[in-house]
Amino acid sequence: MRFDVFTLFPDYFSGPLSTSILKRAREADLIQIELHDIRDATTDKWRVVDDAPFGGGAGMVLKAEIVAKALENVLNFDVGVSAPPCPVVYLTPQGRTLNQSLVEELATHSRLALLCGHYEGIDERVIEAVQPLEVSLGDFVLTGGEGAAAILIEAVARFVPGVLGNENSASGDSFATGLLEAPHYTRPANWRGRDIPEILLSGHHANIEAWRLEEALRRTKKRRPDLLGEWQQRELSKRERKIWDKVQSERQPDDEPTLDTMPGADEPGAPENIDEENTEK
Ligand code: 6GU
Repeated sequence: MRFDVFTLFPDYFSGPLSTSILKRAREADLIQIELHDIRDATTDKWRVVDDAPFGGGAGMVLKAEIVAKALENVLNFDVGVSAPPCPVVYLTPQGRTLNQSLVEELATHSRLALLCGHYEGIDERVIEAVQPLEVSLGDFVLTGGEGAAAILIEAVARFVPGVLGNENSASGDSFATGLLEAPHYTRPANWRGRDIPEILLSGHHANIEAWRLEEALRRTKKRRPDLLGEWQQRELSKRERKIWDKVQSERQPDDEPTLDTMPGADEPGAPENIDEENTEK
């Protein structure tokens, strides 16, 4: 699978795309990532890519012609005339929120172009002409689309055959099952006085799987109850139904830490304070 990334800051990607699993996947030629500097599409002496917004206001706007030329030069099509050879994804907070089902859909393509916005955004007319798929990571604001593009590549590349060492790794994920994952443990079995759940030492595979499902359901109910509706609408096996009923009937212990009561929650920079002090818009 090939990714063509259009960015003003190609250097941003050198770390994340050359580390760990993505590094190995690129070396094995399972994925190809080409970085294209949008500034290379300029023709003027000063290599100007942006200008002030019509109507006034803060920040700068990427010029439509520069973005169009950058895409056309690499993807060999004419914006507004012919279709690009692959989907074009524009990373923007105005986009559709990325989730695992969109990741899997994107992974069905053999090539993706990723357009990273910056400053206040891109002149809307080139967006209208290209009609990219606009994708956001969620309801917060980054300084540019680069971080989002790196994250999208990482999420999508995991579905390219061979990228994950173990071919099962993507199917047991959180969100592949529609639930959060059960907790994991490794040696030693007792760490600073804390034992692991005894069942994990039993060697009884079916019981361990049942325990994992129960823990996954319990966690999901506690942390992400919004995910449960869809999960229990699937055909449940008898075994799943029984575990579901058990977890459903439990009262939530109310002494578990939440995001607000965690150690550090009231320190400067903790989520509560960011809203008031550190967010620009
Ligand atoms: Cl895709 N871009 C920017 N600039 N900020 C974001 C985002 C994207 N997703 C969440 N915040």
